[in-house]
Amino acid sequence: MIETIKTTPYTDQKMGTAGLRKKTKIAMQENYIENFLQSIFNTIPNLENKSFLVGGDGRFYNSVVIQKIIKIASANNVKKLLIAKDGLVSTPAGSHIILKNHLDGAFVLSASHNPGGIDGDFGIKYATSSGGQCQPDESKAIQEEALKIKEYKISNCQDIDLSKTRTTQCENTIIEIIDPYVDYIKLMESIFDFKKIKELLSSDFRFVFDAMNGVTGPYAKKMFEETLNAPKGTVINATPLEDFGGLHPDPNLIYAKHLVDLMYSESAPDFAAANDGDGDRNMILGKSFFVSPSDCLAILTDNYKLIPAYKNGIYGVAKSAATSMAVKKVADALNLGFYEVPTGWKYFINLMDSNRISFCGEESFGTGASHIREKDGIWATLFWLNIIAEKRQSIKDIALSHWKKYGRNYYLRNDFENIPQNVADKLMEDLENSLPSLINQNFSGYIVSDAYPFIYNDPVDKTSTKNGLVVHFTDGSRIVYRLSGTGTSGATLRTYIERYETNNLLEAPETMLEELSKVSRQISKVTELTGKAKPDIIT
Ligand code: G16
Repeated sequence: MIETIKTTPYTDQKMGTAGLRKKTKIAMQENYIENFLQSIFNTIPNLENKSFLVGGDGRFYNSVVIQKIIKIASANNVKKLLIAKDGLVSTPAGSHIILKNHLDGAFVLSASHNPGGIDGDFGIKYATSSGGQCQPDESKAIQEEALKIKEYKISNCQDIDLSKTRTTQCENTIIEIIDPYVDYIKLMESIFDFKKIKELLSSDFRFVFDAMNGVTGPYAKKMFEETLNAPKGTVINATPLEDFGGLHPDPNLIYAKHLVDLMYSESAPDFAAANDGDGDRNMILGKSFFVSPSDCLAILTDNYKLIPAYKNGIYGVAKSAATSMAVKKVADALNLGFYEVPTGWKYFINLMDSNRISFCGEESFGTGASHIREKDGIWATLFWLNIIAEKRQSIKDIALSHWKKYGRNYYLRNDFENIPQNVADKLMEDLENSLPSLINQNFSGYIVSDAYPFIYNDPVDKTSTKNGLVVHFTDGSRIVYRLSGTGTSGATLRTYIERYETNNLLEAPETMLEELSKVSRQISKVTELTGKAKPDIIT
């Protein structure tokens, strides 16, 4: 039985950097999710031939929305849905499932690194057959549908039990409950030297993986403890919880403080990695040592020959404009192609599909490669383990020898949160207008050499995207400003600050960037406009 239900549009169904992200209570409003799903299906022709993956990071409201997707997709005559067992799939594993099974897309229910629970956030990442997030023109078409929606279709078939792998049906739609782990583990085994990593993890090397009560817990247990011989207990916060056990599942120095404290204590293990709610972001730590995401991309690239899948050569590398220039130094030295894209993993997809790049990364704790079309937290962890298994050096020594070879790009991100949207928009508009007048100005010894809005011209489909404002200084330092596209309350101004050094390699970024941080506030006038004398978060 299929019903057609009358509805009225919500005006806020606009996707951000990666999917639709809202306060859970907003997503729980009557017909909110139904409208959004129907709007997506309205943009896809020939649904009777289309197959999608459905799953999520285990957060609150996922199990309800999975059943809604089954019923709405079936009412729209979708050919087949692959549903992850227990409704759990990580964003990277989801990308692999799309590509391996030639699916037409995926609904991964996650607000990523944002907190969960009824008072937290809910989200839908909508991926296409590319294996990655839908492109801006596709999200625009969906938003236009959402603004004019009048009705949606829904089947009243029974709720489907997701606890066992099997095949069933709702209307004409085939529903296959799949194991979300096995293919992903095989994929990782085809890239890395599992034998060497197993030897390392069977030795006295001590490793902690923090899944932050997100979806990577079961992946990491199967990967590290069951396949690679790491001792039981290596994976902590390993059970996906609807509210992440109260954690803010964002693997950075602030929200994974418990792990940082452990790694800076006397009893620190040799190596730690943390992943976010849906397993695409990662943080890497050594004993009393933090690897910034920008450095992570540069160091992995410099060591690609140690990895079986890459040892015969890689294509180029790419980073978002806001990410530090560290990887460019490596690309230049190794004669690899180098690309700079707007923030958002979707902008790497064309570069991967056209074999222009193999590796890419972002300052927002994302690193990955062309094995899939999303960033991949477990991949990054295995890459480090493989490097350590080969080099038998500490994380700090690996980073230090990298900086000795290439210099160090000291880097910090300052976030000013919860700014009223109109204030944030005005700040960015005024700042953009002031860019030409900044050139040649001297700010406490930092002289502006160039200042411009970042515009990306995609070499494949020729689309242009504007994202962020860039200020360069004569000594090679840079500041990038942009508004976050993943928040759910107010606007967040992100200020990315970078300074290149070849001598003082082991200083604290806060010290090295203190003056430039002040300059960044002076240029943006953030204090005058928001009353905030300091950033809310520094990472
Ligand atoms: C998402 C995108 C990333 C992007 C990040 C930026 O991450 O997938 O590619 O770097 O947003 O966030 P913001 O716009 O807030 O700076 P995730 O992990 O939330 O999916």
